[in-house]
Amino acid sequence: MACLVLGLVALLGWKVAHPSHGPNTVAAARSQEGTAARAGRPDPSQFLAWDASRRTVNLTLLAGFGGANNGFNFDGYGRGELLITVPRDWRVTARCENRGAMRHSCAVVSNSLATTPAFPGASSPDPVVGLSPGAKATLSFVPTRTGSYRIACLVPGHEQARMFAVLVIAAGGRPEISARPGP
Ligand SMILES: [Cu+2]
Repeated sequence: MACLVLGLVALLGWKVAHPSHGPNTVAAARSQEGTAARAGRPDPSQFLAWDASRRTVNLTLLAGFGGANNGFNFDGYGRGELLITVPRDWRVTARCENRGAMRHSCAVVSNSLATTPAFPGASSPDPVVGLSPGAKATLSFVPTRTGSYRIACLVPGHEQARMFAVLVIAAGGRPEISARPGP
């Protein structure tokens, strides 16, 4: 029962926080739980492609893609809503593209205080300075350690505005991408 109440509170909180995303009922919102896309947001599956035989992953990171989380988002998701899983030792090629009106960057970091990438190559150039609006960069890296990481914008203040996604490096399995309600 406590679980159910908490779930309802979470759903209602989410609806209140996102009033512009269509006439969802709580029941409709509930049906979104556990699916790949949040209602009215981009389908995350379009941002990830992979090749199991080559053990390669292609990830698209659109920084400042629309107004979600006041523009502090990747692919339309801020606040750790976007969850990406990649098996250890696969090569990740990530296209970081600044679609926003301010400078943004893309960097894989090990925690919320880190300002250097967790793996060599896992950041756009000068991530604290960031890319100009419209600029693009390609990241290429091999995550060699399992664990939970962030894909964050390291321009000062942006990660604090919760401009980050969650990247899990798993011991095995297949790459996955999904969205979930933010904290
Ligand atoms: Cu940013």
